[in-house]
Amino acid sequence: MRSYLMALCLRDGSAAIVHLKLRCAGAPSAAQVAPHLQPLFAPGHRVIDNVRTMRRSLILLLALAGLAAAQKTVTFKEQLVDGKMTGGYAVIAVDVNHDGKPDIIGLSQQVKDLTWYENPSWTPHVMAKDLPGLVNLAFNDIDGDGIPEIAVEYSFAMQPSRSEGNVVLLSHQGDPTGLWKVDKVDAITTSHHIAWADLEGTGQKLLLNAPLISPSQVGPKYEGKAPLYYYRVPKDWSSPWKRELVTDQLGGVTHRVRVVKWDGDAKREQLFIAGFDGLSLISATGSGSNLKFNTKLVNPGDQIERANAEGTAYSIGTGDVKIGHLGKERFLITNEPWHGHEVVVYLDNKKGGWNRQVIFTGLTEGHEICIGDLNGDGLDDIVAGDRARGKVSTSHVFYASDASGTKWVHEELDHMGMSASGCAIADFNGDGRPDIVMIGGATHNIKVYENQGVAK
Ligand SMILES: [Ca+2]
Ligand SMILES: [Ca+2]
Ligand SMILES: [Ca+2]
Repeated sequence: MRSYLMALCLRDGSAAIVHLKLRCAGAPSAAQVAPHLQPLFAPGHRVIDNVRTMRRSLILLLALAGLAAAQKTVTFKEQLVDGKMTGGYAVIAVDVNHDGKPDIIGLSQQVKDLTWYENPSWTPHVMAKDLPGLVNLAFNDIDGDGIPEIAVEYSFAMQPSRSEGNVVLLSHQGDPTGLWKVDKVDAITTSHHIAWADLEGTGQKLLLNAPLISPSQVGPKYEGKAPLYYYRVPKDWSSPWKRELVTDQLGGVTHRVRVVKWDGDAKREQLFIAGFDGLSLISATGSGSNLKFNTKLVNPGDQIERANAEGTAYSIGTGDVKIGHLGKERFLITNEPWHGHEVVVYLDNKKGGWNRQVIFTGLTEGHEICIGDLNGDGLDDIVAGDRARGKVSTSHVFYASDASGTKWVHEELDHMGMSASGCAIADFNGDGRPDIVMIGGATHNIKVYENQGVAK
């Protein structure tokens, strides 16, 4: 689906700018365009019927459209999902009740209940109680019944001695609005990021668990290496889950494990690791007992050592990573360094490397970034939260101006209303436009930003 902006002369003498999404390769013909245009105009307004004129003009118009589209930013309408989410931390969008509408699950280290919010009323339903120190979650419909199972990490703390690092699997018990069954998976100190990935290319996802650090690593520099573990889902989810090692060589803090399709065979997924090493790619070969892992550094990111205000932690590398697309070209977006101030884009240099380009340095403390084509121009846009070291703050959107990835239009999102620690993008209202959900720390909230389309 491509997005076109067209300037048209109407028969009544007026002019119109029309935004169209069409499924066609290259510039659309007049015949392809015409049926989409007529219904858009009020009675008496007709598109010129000299389609030859229109066709001759089309190339110029599409060129102008590219220029105009560079300025196209989106209007958002806020929906308050939860205004009492003290210290909001992580959020995901997933259809919990199998009605075709993505719902929201949000969590906080300061709230012991895990709650999902039902789309579209955002009615809260508590899934599990008394899980202190909730920190991360990831979904996977293991049994294929349409309702996801949710892997959850809780009892997190930055200090291994204070963090049990529990990992559990939540499964519904017939009614997803009721309490869910909680099965223990593991307990590893500072368990912090969890993900599901098909690393073997079999269709069966493995559960990944990344502790923030190993027990021997201490602040402020967290020197040493941290592990990454995986588990195969046992037939009986309540039976023991066997912990297996992906690698024990992740330097410093490991912040995010992002599941990607990056290279290698078509079926297998890989992992991007965002942490003190920068940005690393973990790929698997073999399967079953012959499953082997290879870790490759993609880019070290920001390696300038900076102490935080309290002097309790240094910050280097990357904090999060996502893959975006500018048309057919893929690129990488990171937040740097860990808990850092920069939004960074990596562009393919076509020589096997990635050119690093800092597009924003105005975050106080970035924590998660999201990606999606918000304005429908075929170029992915970037959403960056700023949890701002516990202060009230603002979120940010960056619109790709063109396919080069070198020009971005910055807009604030929800000025001083969202200290986003986490975000997700999904089409919550089913209108085809990607919407944003964010969860705020100091603002204690979860909000959906409903994409109203390109601003008039
Ligand atoms: Ca739903
Ligand atoms: Ca876009
Ligand atoms: Ca939408």
